[in-house]
Amino acid sequence: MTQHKAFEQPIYVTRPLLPNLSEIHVKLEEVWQSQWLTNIGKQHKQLEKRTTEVLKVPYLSLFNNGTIGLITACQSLRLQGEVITTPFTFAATPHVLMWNNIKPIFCDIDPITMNIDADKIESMITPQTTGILPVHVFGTPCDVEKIQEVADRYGLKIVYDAAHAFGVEINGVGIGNFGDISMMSFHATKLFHTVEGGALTYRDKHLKDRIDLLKNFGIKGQEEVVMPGINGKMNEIQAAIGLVVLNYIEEERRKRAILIDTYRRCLMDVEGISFLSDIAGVKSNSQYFVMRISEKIFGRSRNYVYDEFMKYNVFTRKYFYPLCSEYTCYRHLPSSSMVNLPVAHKVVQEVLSMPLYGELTVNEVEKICDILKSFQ
Ligand code: T4K
Repeated sequence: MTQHKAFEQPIYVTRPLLPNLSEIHVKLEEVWQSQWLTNIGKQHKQLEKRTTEVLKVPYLSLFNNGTIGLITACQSLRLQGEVITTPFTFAATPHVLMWNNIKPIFCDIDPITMNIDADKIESMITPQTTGILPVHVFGTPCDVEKIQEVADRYGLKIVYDAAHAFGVEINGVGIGNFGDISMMSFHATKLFHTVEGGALTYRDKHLKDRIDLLKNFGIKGQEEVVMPGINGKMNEIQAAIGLVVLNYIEEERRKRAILIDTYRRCLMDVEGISFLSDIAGVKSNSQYFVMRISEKIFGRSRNYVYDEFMKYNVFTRKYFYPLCSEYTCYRHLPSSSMVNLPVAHKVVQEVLSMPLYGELTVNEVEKICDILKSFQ
């Protein structure tokens, strides 16, 4: 067995896209000159326009983070009662339901895409169900057609958690066009970021007024407040940074795509390691590289690999372990039972998110793969 040396510097699962500081400085000068720091200023308006174009959606509202955006999406559609979602996601997904006094109902996931299993949604519907909250996990699109078909049949709303899916397209259609509303996260760890931030995208123009009011306390004019809104506004500094970052995302995406190809090339013959291939008609955003480790075939468990990598200064992540249905706040729910979620329970023991960001080199990825092979 070859003995590899640990990386001198830690290799994290991701690093934020950081444009040249001088460019940010120029943008901040503009903000300083304007003396306008928040409350829907010039930078906000520009970023809203540009992201609407980039995402190929009819309407978009910026937010100070994705979670507040998702809470607002549920409010804007007046969701209540029960909403069907996936247990294989970040904590924010079920939490936004609770913040709307809605009971999350966990549905099992597809064994390949790891997204909500569209064929199982129908069996989770009760008279209390008002909506579906699927997640395009790791940027892989859900079965949007089947989900829409179920929603139409039962008169349910669909809010997509598209936190990972900035720039993803299905047959040239921006991912933010599906369902009633989609939420994208602009967190520092995402391909496109505004440090913290997010957006809602939708096709219904009537939603624009409602969402924009809801994100600004429901304030219509200086003397009129028309609904119980929240403070979801993206500030001018966030928007200014976003306008600069936006210029770099295509380059970042290209670099990441090369690294993903490298992972695939180095790992394709390793028995017990699997990963998703490109999907026909889908433009990927190369947001994550997630592999699955079959302990039986690879000979080592995902947890073993995760622990061993740390000795080499490689910090992978077990996204999304544990399942949300295992959190203390949700494990009591009937839909959280293991018999309801057999696929999710298997998948969550196998997944490992590998380091992926534009600054990473092909050599580093090759070395990471060699280290992985040495664990066998
Ligand atoms: N829905 C889904 C499906 C989501 O995944 C998320 C967020 C949301 C909703 C909510 O959207 P936001 O409200 O966040 O807009 C990170 C992100 O904080 C979170 O936004 C993201 N999902 C989640 C998948 O990943 P953590 O707890 O893993 O972050 P953290 O601090 O451990 O960072 C991960 C790695 O990134 C670090 O090991 C190093 C690197 N890093 C991180 C930060 C913050 C940097 O190099 N620099 C940085 O500034 O949640």
